[in-house]
Amino acid sequence: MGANAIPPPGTRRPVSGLRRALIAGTLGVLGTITALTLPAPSDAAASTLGAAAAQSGRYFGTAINAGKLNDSAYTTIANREFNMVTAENEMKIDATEPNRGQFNFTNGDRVHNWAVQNGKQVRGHTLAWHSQQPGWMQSLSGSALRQAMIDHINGVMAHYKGKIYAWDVVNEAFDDGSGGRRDSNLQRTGNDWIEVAFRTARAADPAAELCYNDYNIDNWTWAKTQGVYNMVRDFKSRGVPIDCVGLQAHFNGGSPYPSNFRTTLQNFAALGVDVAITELDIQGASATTYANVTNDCLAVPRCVGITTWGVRDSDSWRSGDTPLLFDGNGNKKAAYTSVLNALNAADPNPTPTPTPTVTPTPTPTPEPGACSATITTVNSWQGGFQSTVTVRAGTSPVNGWTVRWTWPGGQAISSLWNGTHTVSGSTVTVRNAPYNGSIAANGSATFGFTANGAATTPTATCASP
Ligand code: 9MR
Repeated sequence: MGANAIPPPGTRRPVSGLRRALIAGTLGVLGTITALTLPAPSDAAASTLGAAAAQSGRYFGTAINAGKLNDSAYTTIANREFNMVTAENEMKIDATEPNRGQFNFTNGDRVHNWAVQNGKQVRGHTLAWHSQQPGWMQSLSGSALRQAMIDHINGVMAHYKGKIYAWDVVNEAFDDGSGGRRDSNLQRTGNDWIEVAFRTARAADPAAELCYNDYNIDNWTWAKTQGVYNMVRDFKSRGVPIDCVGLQAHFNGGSPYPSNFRTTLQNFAALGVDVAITELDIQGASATTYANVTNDCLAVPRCVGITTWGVRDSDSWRSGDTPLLFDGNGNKKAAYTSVLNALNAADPNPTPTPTPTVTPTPTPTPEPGACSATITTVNSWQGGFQSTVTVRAGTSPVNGWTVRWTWPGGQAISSLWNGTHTVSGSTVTVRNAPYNGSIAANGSATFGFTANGAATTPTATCASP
């Protein structure tokens, strides 16, 4: 199976199908080369980003711009280093359907053909977005726009059916500040537009992974991250077909790399989706920050790969930030070496993540006027786990609550949301956040946490003042 082969449905999810395909492709290429040169020891460090990522079953990709495919300095680096390709602009709505019902795949195909001819897979970007809409779509609204969105998804996905590893079905649909949806003509067709897009996409190409893609969803504490997380959780609970979340990861002064990025990746993955870093660039290209991002992905089994948003600094949409791994002359930067070293240091045989064990404790019967708390472990991995806690009011409303439990064996909170916590010895005390202290009679609030240590589901008490 070549590196560009799409694993058949069924092996495609979970990610091991892709990983097997990429590893097989890489081994195939290496086998050819080593037959002509010296046999390399099996644990030799890989010398390109794509081959290094493939050692742990991941990919390393880049955005490709069709207008640069005749720049040999550009294609030499891109071909050598990367094994996944995203069309930077050529598969967007304005490019692929410039007039209603008239599709144009000239430039999308140039990028796709270049990728496939060079043994790479392709991420499709993007089918439904408020931006880069052609004029005719910008002027539509209501049911006409909804139908146009559906027709667009069907038209583009039919053309590339079976040829795209993952589609960014919906791009950037959340508001930067509030954590709610971004206002747009698509949003005004009704809140269900995103799930309609995903259901349409699944039917159009069942072999493609379907992703929600956004920026500023890297910091776990940001409202936008929580908004997207809640949507994905809702989709998974209702069977809306979604397979992955793409974190664009454009890092700069206003939106810096957050120290909880790994927590964010873990928490999305714990919902049962792949995660991917889809448009990485870092203002100034700190080697340390690039290594941190790489190690965060490597630490999360369902982080399937990393894509940088361009090849050389001069190719970047933010070229003044010099945010990429190659300088304008095509030289490898310090960040390149730090990423390559991190990929080469990854454990090629990671311990499989145990199947999440959901062990809810029995729901205590609430006392009138009081509250109760139930901890549920929703995911676990080597050395850590994630739980959600439901706080229930009794037959009277609750105004402020305090939940407490004691760890049995040295566990420690690494991140907690929708509450504030204090720790005293092995006892954890969680108080409501400013916005979720009031619970109606018989109602509930939730908070969640990730913790280090062996997964456990202790009994919690709840008190309300
Ligand atoms: O890099 C792309 C640039 O060439 C385009 O002019 C721009 C137009 O919106 O889109 C850029 O790519 C964006 C991507 O499609 C979605 N996430 C943000 C990226 C950077 O703006």
